[in-house]
Amino acid sequence: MERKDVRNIAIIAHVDHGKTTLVDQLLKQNKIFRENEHVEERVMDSGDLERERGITILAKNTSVHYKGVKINIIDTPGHADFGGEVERILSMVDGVLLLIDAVEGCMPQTRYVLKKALGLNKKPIVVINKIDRGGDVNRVIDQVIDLFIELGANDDQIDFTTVYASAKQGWASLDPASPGQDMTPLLDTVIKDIPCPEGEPGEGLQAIICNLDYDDYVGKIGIARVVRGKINEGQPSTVCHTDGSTSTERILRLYQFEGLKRVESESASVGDIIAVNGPENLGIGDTICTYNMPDPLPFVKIDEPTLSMLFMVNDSPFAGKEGKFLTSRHLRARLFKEVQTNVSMRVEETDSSDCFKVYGRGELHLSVLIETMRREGFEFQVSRPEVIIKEIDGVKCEPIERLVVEVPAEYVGAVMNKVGARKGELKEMYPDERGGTRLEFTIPSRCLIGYRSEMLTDTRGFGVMTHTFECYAPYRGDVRERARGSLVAWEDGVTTAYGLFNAQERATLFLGAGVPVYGGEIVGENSREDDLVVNVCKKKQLTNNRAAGSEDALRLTPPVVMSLEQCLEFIGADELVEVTPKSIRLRKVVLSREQRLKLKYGSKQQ
Ligand SMILES: Nc1nc2c(ncn2[C@@H]2O[C@H](COP(=O)(O)OP(=O)(O)OP(=O)(O)O)[C@@H](O)[C@H]2O)c(=O)[nH]1
Ligand SMILES: [Mg+2]
Repeated sequence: MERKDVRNIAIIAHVDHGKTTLVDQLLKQNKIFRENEHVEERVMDSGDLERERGITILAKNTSVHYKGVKINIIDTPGHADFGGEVERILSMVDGVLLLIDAVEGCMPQTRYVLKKALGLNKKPIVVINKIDRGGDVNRVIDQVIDLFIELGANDDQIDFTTVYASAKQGWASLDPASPGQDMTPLLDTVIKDIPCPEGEPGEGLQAIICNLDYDDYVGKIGIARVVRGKINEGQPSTVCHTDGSTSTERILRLYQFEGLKRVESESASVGDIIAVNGPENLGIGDTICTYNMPDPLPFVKIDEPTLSMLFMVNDSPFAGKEGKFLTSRHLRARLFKEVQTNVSMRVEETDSSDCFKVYGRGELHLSVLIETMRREGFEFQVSRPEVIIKEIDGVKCEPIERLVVEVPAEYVGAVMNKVGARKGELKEMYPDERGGTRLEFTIPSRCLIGYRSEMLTDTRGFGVMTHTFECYAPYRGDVRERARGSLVAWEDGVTTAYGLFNAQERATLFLGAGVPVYGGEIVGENSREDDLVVNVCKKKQLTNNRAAGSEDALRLTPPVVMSLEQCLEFIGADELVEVTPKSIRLRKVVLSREQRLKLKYGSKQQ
């Protein structure tokens, strides 16, 4: 049977191409909000970190009604690190809106999400967004068609409708030359092009869980699509888990999505997107079946993580001063809870009970977890992110990313040199819309770590770069690691202007005067390759005469305060980031200077 009254779509795109803004408009024009209601911009980005950073992190469901059809919509994140979110929710929908910024054109993540959608045989509609900004629409369409062909789209997929839109101004149109009035041309296209859900409502139930959520009142909630049969509130059911086991569970509450709300519903049928509460034992990829009729559905295989990092109990001299949750038991419980819902993340125990290995899809994927935990009151330390090397058919392989850098023409040389030195291979180079040059490379993930800040310096802040995981490929060889060492505090104490002043000629400082530090803490970046240990807590009276009398003239350059992500990029293999609800500190793994020297010279035999 066909459900003519339902359509299920996901909105997919590269980061910032306007997905969440488009959903805003659809909701607004569907009169989801009261006349005088104050609605935040990008209302679907409801998480704290999402609002602060202006990006979507988690995929979210909503729905609108149009011409008697309920359109279930899933907003997805566009940042490459959250690609796992897109992959897992594609099982819930029959078609996708592929948004493309009219000025930027196709970007690395456009390719990634389109590849996934085409691979799962979803029907695409192409939406060229931000038409109000100008841009060469014909060129973008050529790019899109090339991309479809390159990714092996079938005839039906390549025969897509193109809609032109300004999500910000709230209109869509089928003609690039004439702006529309509202979003109806887009909604009409959705109803025309996206296939209705099909399945037999009379047969045994199959509902696949694609997402998990928690509600403060009722607890765990599974978000699923009914693929076959019917589901009723209160019904007992057999849940087939991804590990092959089954359990008997009762559906206590059943909801459907209406606008921004979850509304309780007595029953749902083929094609509906539902939320269920009751089964405690639910995981992503599980199938809910009629009681005693287990019939599991296959779940999409999600791309593996490419990066790993150690999370460990904080053992710095300042441990326990600022956090609420400190022990390995807390850390363990929190990490294992995270991977229940964060499908592209994994956790492993290590030989030490105080240390866990966490695998993610990129630095932002891991740093968002770190930031979230820190806000929850956790205190811990993390190591430098390492890429995951795999052996494929006997060959050592590493993750390779597709990197796009857009720069004004005069900086092309600088970017090519640096990326080349980092084992990047140039794939394409062409002038872009805004008078700059767009360079496309493939480059090992490990070589990209730390490149963003270097690129910004090299291009005086004019360069823009994005990258997305592409594939595993043979190892491209070693590269030189960080060119600069760390400036390390000599002993415990409080930093003084005097101590820092002496250091700043040789280094970039990360903190100012009057800050408590411990011996072995990293307080800056040395301008040379080796580490430099300095007494940043040195008091004036202990020094020789040369500096006497110049006390007032001690001018400190303002310290460089790095974000969490910058800290993660900065640290070397023998260093850690210490994270607490109040502070982010950098430190050497081995705090004692003598021990570090012994380790160094012991191993080098110098
Ligand atoms: N000029 C213009 N700006 C737009 C349009 N649509 C979105 N924007 C702006 O683009 C920025 C990004 O919009 P979002 O809706 O957050 O983009 P997104 O695709 O949801 O981003 P992620 O979820 O992080 O991938 C915001 O500043 C929007 O105001 C448009 O049609 N025209
Ligand atoms: Mg968004």
